[in-house]
Amino acid sequence: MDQQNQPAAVQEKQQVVFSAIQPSGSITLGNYIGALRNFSGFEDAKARLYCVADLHSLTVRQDPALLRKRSLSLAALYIACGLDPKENIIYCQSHVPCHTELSWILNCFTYMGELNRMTQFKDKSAKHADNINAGLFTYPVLMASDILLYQTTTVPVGIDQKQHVEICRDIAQRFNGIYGEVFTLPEPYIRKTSAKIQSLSEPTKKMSKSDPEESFVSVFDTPDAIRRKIRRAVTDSENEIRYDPENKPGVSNLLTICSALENKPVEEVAAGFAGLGYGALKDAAAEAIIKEFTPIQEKYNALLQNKDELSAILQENASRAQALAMKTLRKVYKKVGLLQL
Ligand code: AQP
Repeated sequence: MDQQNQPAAVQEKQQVVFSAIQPSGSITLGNYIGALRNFSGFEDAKARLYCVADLHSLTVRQDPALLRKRSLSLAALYIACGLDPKENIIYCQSHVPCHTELSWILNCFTYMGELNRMTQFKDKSAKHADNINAGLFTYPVLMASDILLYQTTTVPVGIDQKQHVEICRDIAQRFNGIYGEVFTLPEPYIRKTSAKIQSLSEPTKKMSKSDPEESFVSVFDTPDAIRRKIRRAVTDSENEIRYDPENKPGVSNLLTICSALENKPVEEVAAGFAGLGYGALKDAAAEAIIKEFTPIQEKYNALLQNKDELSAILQENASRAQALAMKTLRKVYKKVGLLQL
């Protein structure tokens, strides 16, 4: 398996895989390369849970109607990307109350100083200076709850979420240190070729779904829109194609995209463009994206034809998740001394 940090001690049959994405915008190429496409490939795991993190997305103001629409859309996208809802548990975070219940408990085991160090909190506070709410600050605690509720061993995420998995481990270790082995310690799963994808308009910044439309390619973009956005991607005034993220962030980002989608080392991709101009690189990146997204879009569009069926899937899967989550929550309530009737 192409993985950097698969926990050596975990046998595949004991693996519990959990990950989530916020329905806070149109899912981007960054979300896809960094996370979504890495959700497949754990067929032998004991349980695989993929959550639509709707509660997390409330840390930034959302349009309610759009949030509902995007939540269903993200669930359909999970399935369109190959996650069978019978073999995986695909559900909305707000449909499983255990997430928020455990979150309160873990808030009492997390220090302000730890949360203050979180890069995402600093970035998002700067981005949303008029709405630095307590939820944004305690976001990593809810994320820790998401993960720890299922005794998760493996968390496929993008590199930008590594810090949040680390704080989750710290919280779990602290809790276990006081009450015994309650939580399994999870490991982030970050594929070597799942590098961070940068913004098309500001390639020194991460590509984000809540940023302006021209800065990202969405999984739902038409081929024309993909070609147009990639053609407009910011590069530099030279005309040499080489991988050099510090001095050539735009070109390096396009190379990274090709490398991730073609599953080839970035140096090999760069060598293939020797003597060619930026136009050739942009064309290749756009076509690689279109090739990847077209079959997903076809499946996604078919699934959205039957919203009632999707809702039924989400309901049934939320019950499966809740049943698993209750086991951990009951144990936690008992350990911390909440009265059991
Ligand atoms: N640019 C990226 N490159 C690689 N991986 C990325 N991820 C996000 N952006 C990139 C990974 O996608 C997963 C889903 O993340 P999320 O929705 O929970 O939150 P996020 O990291 O904050 O994603 P966005 O797109 O930046 O959302 P907004 O704009 O709402 O904040 C994670 O595994 C993440 O690593």
